[in-house]
Amino acid sequence: MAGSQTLLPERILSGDIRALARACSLVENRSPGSAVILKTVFPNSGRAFTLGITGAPGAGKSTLTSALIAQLRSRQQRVAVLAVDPSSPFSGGAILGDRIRMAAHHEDAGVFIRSMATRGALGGLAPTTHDLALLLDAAGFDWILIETVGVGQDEVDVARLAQATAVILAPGMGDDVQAIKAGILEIADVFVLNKADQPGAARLEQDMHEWPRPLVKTVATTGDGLPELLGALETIRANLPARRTESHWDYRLRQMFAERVMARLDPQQVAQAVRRVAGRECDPYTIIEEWLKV
Ligand SMILES: Nc1nc2c(ncn2[C@@H]2O[C@H](COP(=O)(O)OP(=O)(O)OP(=O)(O)O)[C@@H](O)[C@H]2O)c(=O)[nH]1
Ligand SMILES: [Mg+2]
Repeated sequence: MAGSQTLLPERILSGDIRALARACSLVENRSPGSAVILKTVFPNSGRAFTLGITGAPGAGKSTLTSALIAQLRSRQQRVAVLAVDPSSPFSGGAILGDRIRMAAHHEDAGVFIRSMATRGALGGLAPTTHDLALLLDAAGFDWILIETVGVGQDEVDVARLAQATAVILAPGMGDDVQAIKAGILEIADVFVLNKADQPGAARLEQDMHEWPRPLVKTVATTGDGLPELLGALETIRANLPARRTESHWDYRLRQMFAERVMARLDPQQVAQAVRRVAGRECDPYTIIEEWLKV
């Protein structure tokens, strides 16, 4: 098995989808060998455009992702999708629905779809999502779409991971713009007012006027507005500031470092320290100094 794994990077870079799927599993499970794969493919990454797609449950993210795939494929772009499961690993419903909806693209070698069930320990996206996106980038996909539901910490995380973030809004999900979760508007590079065929769309559009970001109206179920959305995304892609990449790596290097340091902690040692600090036997500052010495 070790032998076949050493060949994985080469096979991924040559466009072998089965090798890519296998590498995704290794990376997702943090299996031995995944670090070597990531190191080897890294020089080939940095070319894809990574787009976060977030918004309230039911806003139409998956339908829109599927419609966007169709648009991109008609322009011969290769597309990878990372769908981050909004619910618990075992609920399955949402992912199953997405699989059925995405089935139209499954026969197409220019489309790669991966559903992730893992969650970060502190809520939000699992750190492995970053590594998976890097793998897909290195594998030569032109676009990487990361769909995640705008709950908890997810949308903030996806904005850090992606080069641009599309926030999907839909009418009928609350009375007005005040009902939209605080924080989700700030991370948008573009707003997609989906379900533009539904009552309340005009009012929502009016409410959004004050936000200094482009807004595109879509009907994901019919594909209406998708060429306009792609146009807006192309404009964002063409004008990406170089510092966006740097701030991404600034965040990511710190996150990777923290993750590695945390992994060294022995849970029993932590439990003991917790008891000592809670019982006022030892101060937490000394504990941290001791931990940093090992
Ligand atoms: N009328 C109308 N219905 C839409 C539109 N886009 C999506 N829908 C419907 O809205 C429902 C939810 O769409 P999804 O694509 O599953 O929404 P989602 O944001 O991915 O949902 P979660 O992943 O569960 O958060 C489905 O029944 C879609 O068919 C649209 O533009 N107009
Ligand atoms: Mg969905």
